[in-house]
Amino acid sequence: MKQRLEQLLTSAKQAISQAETESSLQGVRVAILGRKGELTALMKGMGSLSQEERPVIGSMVNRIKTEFEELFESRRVVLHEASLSARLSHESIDVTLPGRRSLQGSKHPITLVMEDISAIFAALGFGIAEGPEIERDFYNFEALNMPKDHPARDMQDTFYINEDLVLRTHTSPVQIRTMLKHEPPVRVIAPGTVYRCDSDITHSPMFHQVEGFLVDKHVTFGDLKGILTEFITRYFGADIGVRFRPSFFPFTEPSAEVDMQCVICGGSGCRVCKNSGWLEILGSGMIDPEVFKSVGYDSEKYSGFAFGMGVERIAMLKYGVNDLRLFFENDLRFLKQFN
Ligand code: 2U9
Repeated sequence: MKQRLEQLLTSAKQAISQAETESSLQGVRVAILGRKGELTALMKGMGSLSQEERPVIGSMVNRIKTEFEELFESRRVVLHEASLSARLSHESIDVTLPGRRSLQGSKHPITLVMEDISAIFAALGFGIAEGPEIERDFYNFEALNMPKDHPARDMQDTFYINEDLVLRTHTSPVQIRTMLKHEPPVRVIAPGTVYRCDSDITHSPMFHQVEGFLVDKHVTFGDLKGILTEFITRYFGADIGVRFRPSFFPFTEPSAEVDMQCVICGGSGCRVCKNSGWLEILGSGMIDPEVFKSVGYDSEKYSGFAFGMGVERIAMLKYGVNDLRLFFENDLRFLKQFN
């Protein structure tokens, strides 16, 4: 037994010193001290020893076990430090490398155009109002002279959430909310996102509008023409031609569509203006007395005008963008040009 123990210690010492990794060292430990290990097996066999032999062998087993544990631990520390320093030398940081540049974002062109439009109207004395994108039927349609079953509702393909809630089809409900809160005189613009169930190469189901209105005593169609001409010339250039054409909207009477001279060909005719020399950029009109009735304004005392424009269209004309989809694809090569 003594001899077997001495042999075991010798072979264990060799196996420990030959172990090259922590996991192979652990394997050596299991082979000796594990449940089925060699030393464990020897200890189990001690029952068959004589009473004189048992304490002698017992203390020898304990000595060998302690020695083995010490050898194991010191080899484990050596292997652990070696693997740590190998890993650290591999992961070393080169402090002389240049820092990583952080990417700087910029405003989306539609945001920029909405801000530029808003700044012009702000300079003309208009406040800026916002409202919810999920709207009650009353604010989106009813108060704008579009009762249920009114044919005008067909003009706008609506996303209904339920019978009473819609994704707003225009920012006009913001103006209804403003009128319900404030007595004239008021002049406000409402920039924002709107939704229509319409999607093709020239229509997006989500797009942006800037609408506006002005109500006071003695407001005339001349005021409408003056303010809108001023806006167009400030945004597109002082010498651009502007014209007003009769039109129809349920919330304005009379109504007019506003054209400006084609910014691409200067009015001589091209593909963009379909050879007419003119581009439609705004809708407008004198606010219908029915709208005044729904917000409690006295149409005998007050009059006003309103207008609306699609921001994507304005942006396309301002920057010569020929494909609406570019605004929604978020291709950085496109967006960076507006930095
Ligand atoms: C109130 C009363 C009247 C807003 C108006 C238009 C004419 C118009 C279109 C332009 C392009 C919508 O994005 S577009 O398709 N808008 O033509 N909008 S008058 O009239 C109002 C608004 C609010 C209380």
